[in-house]
Amino acid sequence: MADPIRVAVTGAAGQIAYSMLFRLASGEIFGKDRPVELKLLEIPPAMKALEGVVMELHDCAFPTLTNVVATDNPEVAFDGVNWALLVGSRPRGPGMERADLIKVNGPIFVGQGKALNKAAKDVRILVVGNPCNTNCLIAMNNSEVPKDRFHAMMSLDQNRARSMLAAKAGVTLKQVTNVVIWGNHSNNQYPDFENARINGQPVPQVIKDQAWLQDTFVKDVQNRGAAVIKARGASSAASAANAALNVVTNLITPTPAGDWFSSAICSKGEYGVDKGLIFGYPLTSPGDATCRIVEGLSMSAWAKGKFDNVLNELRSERDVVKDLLG
Ligand code: NAX
Repeated sequence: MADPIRVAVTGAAGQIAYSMLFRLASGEIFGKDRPVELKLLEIPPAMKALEGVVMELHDCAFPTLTNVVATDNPEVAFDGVNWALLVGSRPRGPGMERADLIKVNGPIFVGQGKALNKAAKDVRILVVGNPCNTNCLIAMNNSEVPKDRFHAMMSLDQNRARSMLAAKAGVTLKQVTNVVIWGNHSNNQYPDFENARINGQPVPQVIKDQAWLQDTFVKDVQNRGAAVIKARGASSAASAANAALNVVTNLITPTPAGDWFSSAICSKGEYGVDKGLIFGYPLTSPGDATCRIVEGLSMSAWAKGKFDNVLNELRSERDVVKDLLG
């Protein structure tokens, strides 16, 4: 058997992790011949619950799962890992504004950014815990890990957008490609239907209902998380776990020719975004865990307004955490 792939998951006793760990352990993501070692991080009050999750992992008797470590120490969790999926963070409490949430979660990602220095040289990091773009910005700025290894999750928004476009056009999901979510995983994100395609055609040539695209579609994607909470009484979990695993798969599989996927990475100034912001872009990967931004996409003046709006939101989040950026 090949060398094991080591994967850290934080917030490992939480609901997203519960939909993620078994799929990671089963061989579904890294292949049936690749042993997997899981390194699970929690905070002390959740260690008992984590013990139960570990028992269940063992009770699945996955041949690919060769080791499980459960810890409340980030340095232990990240030691030697090839992937770090940072799911854990404090949830938003009653009456808490987004800026308050950013402030309470910031220090977690300072510590985890430093602890990531223990990871393997090839580590890739995906931040899921909200506000994920700014948490990722904090971790990246407090770590010696190269900046191009950090991602914040936009793939759930991409999946939501794709699914809504397929339903509206009455086509299968495979026929909907080239979906990018620009900017921030927030309700100011801009799901780009102008550059998305259905059967290779720009979406507005297939869905000829501009009012639906500009209003209903954009707002429904932006507010889908809140709609799930309203219906389910709890935030998206299985779909969020699935989306996180999609990011891993998107990076370790060559992107189909002509298509792209969405993830937020450190800007080098592409599309006029400030250098260093963690911004949702269209990406391609050759399948070796590296990725490249697709440049040169055009936008209408209306779309540019949406783009600038979410860019400004990320700039103001960065201002809130400026003291934590090392
Ligand atoms: P849960 O509350 O079920 O689980 C979170 C877990 O994180 C808890 O077990 C908690 O003990 C643990 N935790 C807290 N601080 C920690 C720390 N410093 N180190 C390690 N573990 C820590 O939440 P869940 O539903 O699993 O959601 C997790 C995060 O994902 C939340 O921040 C949530 O807002 C975020 N989401 C992000 C999405 C995205 O698209 N980026 C979508 C889904 C989800 O809302």
